[in-house]
Amino acid sequence: MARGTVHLVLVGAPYRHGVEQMERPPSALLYVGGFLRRHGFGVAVHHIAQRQMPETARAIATDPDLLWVGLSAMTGTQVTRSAELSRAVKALRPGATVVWGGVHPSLMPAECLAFGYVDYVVIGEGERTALDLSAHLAAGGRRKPADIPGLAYLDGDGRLHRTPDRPLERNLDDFRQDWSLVDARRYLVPYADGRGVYFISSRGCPHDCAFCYNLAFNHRRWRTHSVDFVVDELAALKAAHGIKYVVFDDDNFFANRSRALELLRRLKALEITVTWLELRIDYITAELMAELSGLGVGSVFFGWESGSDRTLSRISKGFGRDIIVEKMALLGSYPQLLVDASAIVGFPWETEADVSATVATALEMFRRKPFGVNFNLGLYVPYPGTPLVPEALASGFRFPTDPEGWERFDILSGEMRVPWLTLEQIRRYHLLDRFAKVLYVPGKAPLPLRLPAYAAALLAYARLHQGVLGLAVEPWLRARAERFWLERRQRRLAQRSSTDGSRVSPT
Ligand code: B12
Ligand code: SF4
Repeated sequence: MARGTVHLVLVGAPYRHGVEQMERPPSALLYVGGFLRRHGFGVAVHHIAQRQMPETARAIATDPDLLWVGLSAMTGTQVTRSAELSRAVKALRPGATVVWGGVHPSLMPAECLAFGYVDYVVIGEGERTALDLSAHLAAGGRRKPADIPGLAYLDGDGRLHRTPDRPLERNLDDFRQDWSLVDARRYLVPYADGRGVYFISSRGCPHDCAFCYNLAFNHRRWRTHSVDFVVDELAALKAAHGIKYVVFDDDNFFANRSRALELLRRLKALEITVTWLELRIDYITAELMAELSGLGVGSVFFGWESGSDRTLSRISKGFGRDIIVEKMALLGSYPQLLVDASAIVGFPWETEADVSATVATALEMFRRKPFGVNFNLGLYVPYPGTPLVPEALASGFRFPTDPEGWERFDILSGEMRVPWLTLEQIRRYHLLDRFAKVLYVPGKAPLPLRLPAYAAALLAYARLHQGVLGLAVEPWLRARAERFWLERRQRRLAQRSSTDGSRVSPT
């Protein structure tokens, strides 16, 4: 017998070219919801696009069984959307208990509670804390539960109260994404010649890059599902939905190389291929690449972060420029392999010389693997709880204080400002990124499309080399083509899910 219903909500984030990303399963909600359901609570998961917020708020507020409503947010627009939805639910049903969880509230609990319509923040891993809180509320608990670890709330006097941190789970197999909480077909992404799915096999990362949330959130502790568990889960998805591909959304899938390889081998035996993999560039070796290509991995992603050794050292990346160039040369000997390579420019201490070193390194990487590197040169933005925040604050940076401000805190919007960069510098860095993107030519595109793309890439190379970025026709054309492709893909997904009869359709 269910003891009330917990409604869990994730609003899709605008991603590349502002298109809302709805393909990835709401993993956090499937984990937390699955755990609650296993322990006898009713659970409804709402993974919605922004335009579905009013109807979702109504559905939640009018549920006679409502126990509490939980919202998940990473830093950025999801904070604004979660605030709007929380406000709407509270307006319709003032007594509703609103709980926030996820990376952002975990790292900024006081600020989220200060919005005025958040009753609790669940800090860190959510499953056990959500369960304890549900039991407390189901038992009619009006008092704030000071004995539940992993919570933050305001006490009667409006003072912040934070209970002791909940220890991180050692063995993730106690937790499971419950796919029956959603229409799983919605998340079967068309891939090469079959269907793929995004999956989480581990949490956290042993490294401590100074711009990353991991140190504060996962305390350098890397925890895993067992290989058997992951294989069984994916085998079940294959049996139910015929998946042929999987993309791991782990923070650091390759932290333990032998586990990662064993998993990939076992999946291959099941005819489930991992074609795209994220791994640190310094993990790459000739033997590993040989093994990965044998296993069907067709592209790899890594953050090389910078071409400036000074910056690489200040962000504690753990490798220098020489490693980037050396590993890139190695990747160059796999012509079929695609490389997604991400770097960051505009740290508070960076001079034009540092940025030039990054551009020069990108061009060097292009020479090692011509047309085969898909670059992303992002602008540095301080993220909550990260080790670089004090330096950013000392340089005049301030986090937004109201929910609307977080909508503008979106590095992908291209409108983010940091005080140590002039508008002119920001515009130029965005332009560097847009030109760098032209350097990549998707090998699978038809030849008549590829030929002009090669020409544009060579032109972009020359322009980046000379620093002549005026009249950015090539990047503009490139962005138009990408946006067209993305929107078409989203439309197809939406069409397919409405034909399949999903309850909530993606954008
Ligand atoms: C998939 C993904 C995305 C997806 C969307 C994901 C989503 N949830 O909406 C897309 C591709 C859109 C995306 C985009 C971006 N992302 Co992203 N993304 C991820 C990724 C790889 C997986 C998220 C996930 O499902 N994790 C698994 C779940 C189980 O973990 P979890 O969310 O932490 O949930 C647990 C707890 O937090 C808690 N919890 C979470 N929600 C809730 C809710 C309730 C009610 C409760 C009780 C508990 C709870 O319980 C869960 C289980 O224990 C993470 C890295 C990672 N491995 O986590 C980065 C990550 C979340 N992304 C990040 C960033 C920075 C971005 C971008 C800015 C990156 C960029 N430069 O492109 C953009 C921002 C987009 C925008 N416009 O705002 C950062 C977030 C940092 C921060 N301070 O929030 C992360 C952590 C990566 C990193 N290493 O820095 N991302
Ligand atoms: S940036 Fe990557 S390697 Fe560095 S701490 Fe974060 S997840 Fe780990």
